[in-house]
Amino acid sequence: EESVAAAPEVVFRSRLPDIEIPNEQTLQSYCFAKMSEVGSRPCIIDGQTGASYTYAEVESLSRKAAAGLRRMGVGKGDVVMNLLRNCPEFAFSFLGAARLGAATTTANPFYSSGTTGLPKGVMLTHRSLITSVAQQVDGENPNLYFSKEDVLLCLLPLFHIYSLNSVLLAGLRAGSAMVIMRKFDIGALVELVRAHGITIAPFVPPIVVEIAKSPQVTAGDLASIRMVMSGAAPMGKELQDAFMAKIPNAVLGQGYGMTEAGPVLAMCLAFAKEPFKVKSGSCGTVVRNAALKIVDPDTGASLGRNQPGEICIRGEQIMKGYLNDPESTKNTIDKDGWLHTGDIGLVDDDDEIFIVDRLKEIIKYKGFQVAPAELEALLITHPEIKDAAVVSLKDDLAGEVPVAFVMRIEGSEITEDDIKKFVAKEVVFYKRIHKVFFTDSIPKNPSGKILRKDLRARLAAGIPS
Ligand code: 4UV
Repeated sequence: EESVAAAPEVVFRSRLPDIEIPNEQTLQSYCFAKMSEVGSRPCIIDGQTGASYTYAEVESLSRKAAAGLRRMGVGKGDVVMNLLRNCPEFAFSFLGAARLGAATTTANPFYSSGTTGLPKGVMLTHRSLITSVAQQVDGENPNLYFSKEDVLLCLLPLFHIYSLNSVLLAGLRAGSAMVIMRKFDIGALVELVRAHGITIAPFVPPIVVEIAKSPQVTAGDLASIRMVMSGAAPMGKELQDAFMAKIPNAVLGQGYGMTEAGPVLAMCLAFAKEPFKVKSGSCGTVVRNAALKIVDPDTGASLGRNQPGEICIRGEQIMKGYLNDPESTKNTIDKDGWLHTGDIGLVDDDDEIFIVDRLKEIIKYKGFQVAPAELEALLITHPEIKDAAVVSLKDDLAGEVPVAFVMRIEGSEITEDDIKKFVAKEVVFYKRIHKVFFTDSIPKNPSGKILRKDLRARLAAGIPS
């Protein structure tokens, strides 16, 4: 213990200098700060209907949404649930609630699942969101350069923090136009890119895979795109290289986020106004005005370059804590203010971060979170299931899929298909079980915790049952 405490802490920072971040104001005033310059410019375009709203209109509609919410009795400290797919109204409602000092939570399909157990509420404040957006798009040389001329594709769901923060809020702050797309479809995507001259495309790896493989999409179709961002799940070097061959004019890089971290921890420096050279497969460099360290998960010692360990981040952007859950908060943000991500990664000689593994239990299906404990709790409600464990299985398209190990009660003849259907009936599409392996026992440690590593090892060795 003592020698660990005595070891010098290795802290990694951005290559960009820190900036002044105006986070002592409300989120909506920060996002609309450049209204005098952008008031009459396009802000939100509904890709489905073609309806277009200027910055002044979006600001005014969010005031109206605030007034409407107030009439319904919503005020400071209240929580508004946005049960919406991508649509302009999502933005009006979110900004309207922020104006009232009310919080927004997103639902259907979810907000955040924690590292263990059931979904948790992550409290992101005006200060944290302003800080995160500023770390990306503010400064003389923004890490993520969006300009007033840019047209952003808002295809990723706004109920997920990636799209809410790095598309909607970052786009508003930069004065860019945003084209809202409801559902992914490769033909519709190509059409929208052509119709609106989309310049920035924030994606997740499965979409990158689909475009890279699609004979329907040619380089000419996507010629207006100058920047493609991937995040929320790993994108390896091979995929990144294959995609770049398809869109030679665009810069492709990654952002690394986690809801609890505000959400952006790292961003590709090739996205900067004055870009840096970066490597394929890296998830970026720590954002400015923040500190990142890599710690040995066993000893807590801080590690140097090129040594994998748990990624920890500190800065004003991170969450205030989990809602009504001081215990989990304490387990995630330590007494020195470091947020422990549960991701294993390293920082290389050029300050680029590579994620190599995940310590936490969460499964990421196409970037969506699936909490194994939630599915296990559901599985054992089935009268013929004695015990169950859920782990991730690698998948070419989705990245990972949830699969279940199931112990049937004696005499049960319930099938894999029955179980899959039972779960599918209860959960959103990305939480469906993709495979069921019947087993005689679920490996657990003496305190009853499922040994998921053992199960994943069984899968990797090809001897699941
Ligand atoms: O909580 P969450 O679902 O949050 C996210 C947020 C992703 C963002 C946010 C803003 C961006 O600008 C952006 O580019 C991406 O995914 O899940 C957090 C976990 O997802 C994994 C990692 O395990 C996080 O702890 N993850 C997120 N990004 C990456 C990733 C990545 N680039 N590479 C590998 N894993």
